[in-house]
Amino acid sequence: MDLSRSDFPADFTWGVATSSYQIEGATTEGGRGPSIWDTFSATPGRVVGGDSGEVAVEHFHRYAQDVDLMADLGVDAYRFSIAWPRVQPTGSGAVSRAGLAFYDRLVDTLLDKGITPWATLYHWDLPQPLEDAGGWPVRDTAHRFAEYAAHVADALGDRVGHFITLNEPWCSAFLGYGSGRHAPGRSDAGAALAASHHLLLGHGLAVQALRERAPQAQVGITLNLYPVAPAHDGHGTQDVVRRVDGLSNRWFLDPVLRGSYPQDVVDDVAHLTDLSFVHDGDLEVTSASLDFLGVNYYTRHVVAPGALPGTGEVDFASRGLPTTALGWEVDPEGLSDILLRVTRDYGDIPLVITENGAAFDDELVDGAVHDTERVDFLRGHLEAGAKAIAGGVPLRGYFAWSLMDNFEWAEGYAKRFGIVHVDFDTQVRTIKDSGHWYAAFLAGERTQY
Ligand code: GBH
Repeated sequence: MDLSRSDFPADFTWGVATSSYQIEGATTEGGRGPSIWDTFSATPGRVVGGDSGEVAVEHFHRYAQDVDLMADLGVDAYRFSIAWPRVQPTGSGAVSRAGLAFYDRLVDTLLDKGITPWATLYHWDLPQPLEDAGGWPVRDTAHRFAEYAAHVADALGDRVGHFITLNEPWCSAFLGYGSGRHAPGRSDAGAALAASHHLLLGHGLAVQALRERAPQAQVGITLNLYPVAPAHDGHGTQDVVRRVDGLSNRWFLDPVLRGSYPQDVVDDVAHLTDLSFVHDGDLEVTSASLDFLGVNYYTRHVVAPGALPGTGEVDFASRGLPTTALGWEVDPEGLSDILLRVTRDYGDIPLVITENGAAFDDELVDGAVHDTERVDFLRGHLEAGAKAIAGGVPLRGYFAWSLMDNFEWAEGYAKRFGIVHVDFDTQVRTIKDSGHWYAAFLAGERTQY
């Protein structure tokens, strides 16, 4: 088998991705206000090793060097996120010129190197004062988000041509307010459902603001999607598949692309909420027309009826496939499956893989990281992308997660996703074998395996 860049459309976008809290550090510099992740990380027991994004990989100060790295890799585009608490330190009111100036410099540096900026407005760092006022379970947060989006469009819309409103609203809602594994660490299923709706409402209102103020920009949302498969054909398994698929995939795809919530999921959650937070006209807002849908894919989920606490009577099964350092099974076919499914069920909206990658136990030895597993991972998933295109999916781009090792949320710095290694003590960056492989692929080399 072999694979090369020329197997993809000529105008396909090749990139790398990061997010603000995971890389920037400098959490009290440039007028930045506190976010829910600062608070959560400072709470003992929440993040492995007591780690936080306070320093992270110092991208706030090292961005120019990091853009040089991207240029060395030869990527077309860079997906980064904008920290809301840098732009509006309290989440509302006047913008911080100093905060916006950082993104101004970043965007100009990217454009200077011929790299197209793709800006995500929200990758989980909610200004703490908005959480103190109730957070995403409160409707007003959606309006605050749209206001923030308008400020960003005014400041950067002349140079940024691609905006993503939200990254993975499922995580914000269900990990943030349901399981409490992520900031703000609340555990209230009803609040999680309200949060999911207000996130999507905020998305729709932000799309309106972006359309008005940056009319030439391409606008999308990024969802974490995955195929859900039955672990066995035992009694009740198909219903678990339906429920998990319903809440993880369709609960977000339907309001965004069809303007409705899936009725079977509404029935599933009826004991938790009467959905009175869904007001007349909201679903027209959540389904504002988009230029693309971002898909983040890591693995397939295989489920069966069970009784794991906190998972709603679902067991997650393993199939004995190779796993990453986080125990996630490596399943490239899951990527082609989910892309084909979205196209089949939701029509021909352009799709972009906005994240795909893996954590492995990398070792830096003599200035090199031989991460063969990550090379295989990337190659396998690019092949799955090519397969989806051959199957009729309008796939327009691929962003590897991540440009460099960073703060992996509740896992702290213990899990490395980068194609560039970062020494967290010295902040020295070293391109891993996977980064060299990606660069060679982008340069047109045919990869044999
Ligand atoms: C992405 O989420 C994020 O966008 C990115 O910031 C992150 O660094 C990257 O993945 C790698 O993790 O055990 O209940 O906590 C990926 C989607 C969904 C994967 C939640 C991990 C853990 C469920 N994530 N899942 S739980």
